[in-house]
Amino acid sequence: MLIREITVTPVAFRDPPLLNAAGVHQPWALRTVVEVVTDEGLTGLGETYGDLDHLDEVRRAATALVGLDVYRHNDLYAAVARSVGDAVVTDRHGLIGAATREKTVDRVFSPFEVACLDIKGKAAGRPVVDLLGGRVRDAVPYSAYLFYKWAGHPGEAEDAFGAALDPEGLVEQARLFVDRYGFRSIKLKGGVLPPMEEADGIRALRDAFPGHPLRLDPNAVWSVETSIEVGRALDGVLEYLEDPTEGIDGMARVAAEAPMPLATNMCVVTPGHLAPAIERRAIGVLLIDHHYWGGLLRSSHIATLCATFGIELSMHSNSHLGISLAAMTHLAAATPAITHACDTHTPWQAGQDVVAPGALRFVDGAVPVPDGPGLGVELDRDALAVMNEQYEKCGIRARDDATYMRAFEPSFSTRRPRW
Ligand code: GKR
Ligand code: MG
Repeated sequence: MLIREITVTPVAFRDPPLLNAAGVHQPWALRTVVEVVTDEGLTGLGETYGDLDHLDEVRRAATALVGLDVYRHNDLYAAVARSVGDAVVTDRHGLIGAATREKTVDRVFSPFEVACLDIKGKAAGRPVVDLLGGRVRDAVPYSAYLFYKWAGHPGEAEDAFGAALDPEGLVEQARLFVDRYGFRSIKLKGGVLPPMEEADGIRALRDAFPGHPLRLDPNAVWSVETSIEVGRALDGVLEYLEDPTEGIDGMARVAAEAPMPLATNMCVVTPGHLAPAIERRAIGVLLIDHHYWGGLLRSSHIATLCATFGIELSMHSNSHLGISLAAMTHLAAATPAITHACDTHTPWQAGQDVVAPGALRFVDGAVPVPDGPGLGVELDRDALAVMNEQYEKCGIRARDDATYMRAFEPSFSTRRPRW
């Protein structure tokens, strides 16, 4: 079955002022929607980042893929690799680790691979989970992903989530998410306040939610010493500590002293990082993310490899829409090694989506694998058009949390380590 046509559509949707080590989320988040159409008239969907440098690579790769067979995964990957050439696409926010050429190819390939799996599922009349090994769970547990945040974007009214700048605010935010979605695990995005203040926030969450596993992720802005100190202070409280410090070497030094496992979506972000991380025992948990690990099949292979070496799996997330949530859910449903609740930013999108309502929902903190063939989601073309118009008008062409933050706090620094 040959690819007849590919449409690449950038979109923008409202995003609240979520704080992190890189600064603060801009009022609009960007994504790119990929539609692959075959000579038999089947359509598959993929979703990826919206930053312009990446979008340019995705557009170029789309042209290179026309005429190829959706079943020839290796040929498709080789065509994307040729199209990318020596390009290395870097993020400005720096929250998913360093860029490499290999990671660039994997990122560009991912939405096309997901779209081809969607097509293959539709052709076979089976959900994508069945093409990845079959389900080991009917619904995928996700975590409540908490952020320190301002009440609203400066100059705008307070948003529906309100402010969260202290332990009480965090507990209130967690209560909202747990009550509304039923989440049974909680993650706090840290790297915003002095580390011991964030540890106080975790303790408040522990008191308020005694049965919920907790994680803290400061995106590598702590020194090795600070990381060990915070790790010891939170002994027995955290399920895992995510990216406390930068680099495989630093993480290995913390891992040797901290009482809990360390997780990462920053120091192991491409296959080449695995051998040194395993050798140094730098991580206990890998947060897999099909958006930069080369799609669902390659992510599934990485998960198997990790399990072989005793590394547990969870899943990383950036601001995303429903095509990604569907893909993440199929992957996690088919991957026995993903034993920790996955991350998702979905609640922060407050219902904005490019997929038609109904296919994706949270039940007791988990997303049931969508019914129907392929990914099980359909594009809402009106919503896509609206979000594409928002992209054209919003003026943002790359995620840049630091520059946005400096508009309000001119001395804001992204130095690492910061504490
Ligand atoms: O959305 O601000 C954010 C997060 O900080 C995100 O960009 C990170 O990549 O969720 C991510 C993480 O776990 O590091
Ligand atoms: Mg992280």
